[in-house]
Amino acid sequence: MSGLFITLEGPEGAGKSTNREYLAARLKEHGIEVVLSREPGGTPLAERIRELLLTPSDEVMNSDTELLLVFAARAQHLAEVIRPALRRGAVVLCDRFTDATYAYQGGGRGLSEARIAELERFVQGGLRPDLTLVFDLPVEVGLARAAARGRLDRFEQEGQGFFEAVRQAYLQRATQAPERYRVLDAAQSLERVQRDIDAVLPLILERCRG
Ligand code: Z5A
Repeated sequence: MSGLFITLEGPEGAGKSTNREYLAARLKEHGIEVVLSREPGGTPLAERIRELLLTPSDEVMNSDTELLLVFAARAQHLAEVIRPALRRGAVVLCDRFTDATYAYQGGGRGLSEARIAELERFVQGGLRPDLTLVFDLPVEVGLARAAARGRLDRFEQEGQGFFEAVRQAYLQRATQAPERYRVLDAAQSLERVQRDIDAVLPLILERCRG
C-alpha cells in the first residue's frame, strides 16, 4: 500500500466532517489525490448498514449485533474504497474508523477490547490508519452541537455517561500510541482548530512524499 490512511475521530459534533473538508482542500493545493469517506458507510451497501445502525427502533439492538454490523460495513468499505485508493497512492481521509469501535462499542457499550481486536484482525489484517486526528471536546459541548441540528440518531439518544466513556476511550487510545494520534482541542473556535490542523500538515506532506 503506497497511499496514506488518515482517520478523523472524536465524539458527536466535534467538527470531524467540517475539518475533513478543510484538510482535503489543503492537501489538494499540493496536487495530492484525496479520497473522502466515512464510517459506518462509504459504499452503497455499507450506507445501508449505516441506516440500520443509526435509525432508532422499538427493537433494542443487541451490542454484539451492533459490533458485527459495524465490522460488516467496514469489510465492504475496505474492499471497495479504502484498499483500492491506498493502492493507487491516494490519501484517504476517513470520518471515523476502528477507533470509533473501541470508543463506542468498547467504551460506550462495555464490549471487551479483546473481542474488538479479534474482529479488527479478521476484517483488516494488518491495515491500520497511518495517522488519527482526535477532535476532543467536553461531552456537553458536542451534544449541544448535535442537538442544534435537530432529530437525534440512535447513538445520540444515549446519556451523558455513555459519551463520557466514549471520550475517555479515545483519549486513552491516543495516550497508548502517541506516534499515531494527534489530539486536537475541538472546543476552540473553528479558526483555531484549523490552525492546529495546519501545524500537522507538514508531517502529512512529508509522509506523502516519503
Ligand atoms: N459508530 C460506532 O458506534 N462505531 C463505529 O465503529 C463507527 C461509528 C465507525 C456515526 O455518526 C455514528 O456511528 C456515531 C458513532 C457510531 N455516533 N453518533 N452519533 P457520525 O460520525 O455520522 O455522527 P457524528 O459524530 O454525530 O457526526 P457529527 O455530529 O456530524 O459530528 P462531526 O462531523 O464531528 O461535526 P461537524 O458536522 O463537522 O460539526 C457539527 C456542528 O458543529 C456543525 O454545525 C459545525 O458547523 C459546528 N462546528 C464544528 N466545529 C466547530 C467549532 N470549532 N466551533 C463551533 N462550532 C463548530
